Amino acid sequence: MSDVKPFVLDFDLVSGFCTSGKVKPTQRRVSDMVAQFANETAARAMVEGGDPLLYEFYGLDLPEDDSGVLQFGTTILYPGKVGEEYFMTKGHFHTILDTSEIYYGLSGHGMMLMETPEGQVDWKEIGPGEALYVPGRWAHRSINTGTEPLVMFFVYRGDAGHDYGTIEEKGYRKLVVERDGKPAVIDNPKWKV
Ligand code: PAN
Ligand code: ZN
Repeated sequence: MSDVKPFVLDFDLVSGFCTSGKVKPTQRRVSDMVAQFANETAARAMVEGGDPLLYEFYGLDLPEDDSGVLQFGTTILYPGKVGEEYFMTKGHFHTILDTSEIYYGLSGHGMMLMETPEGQVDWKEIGPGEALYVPGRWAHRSINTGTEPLVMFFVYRGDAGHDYGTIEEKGYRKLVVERDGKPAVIDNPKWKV
């Protein structure tokens, strides 16, 4: 049992920004994820052209070894595309694989792309006022399919941990791309068994 004292934070319900000085956002740019985009040439050109910010997310300075803690924060995923693929988060499994997560859409529109180690795949749209349940065992990646920042609140068990390596090595089985002006989910040609 950790010694966390009661506290209150401000999260802006539209922008997702947290104004508390205690909370620092983690930012990821195209250069952090070049190999994860289907069109690496387009990704490299974007890096050279200014390396845009893909997303930022707020995590709290809470103990990461206590199953009684709930970690929470907001993810702000900006609109844009790398080639025909929408801006997306890295995506991950939780290290404690069977820990789940809840996302709540605050503003903007997007999708959560999910898959299990056994190869089940699923994707769900998310927008303002919609809660999305990501069950344990499902890797999750957020994708902004709209024209505004996609802002989501999230909460998960504090000791869940993040396994990024599996997705970095194998990729996702599916991609979300723009086709005829609309999002389409297609097989990832770079996916490795
Ligand atoms: C979220 C994610 C956040 C950023 O807090 O960590 O949206 O995505 P990546 O971690 O994939 O870069 C979450 O799912 N935590 O478990
Ligand atoms: Zn997660």
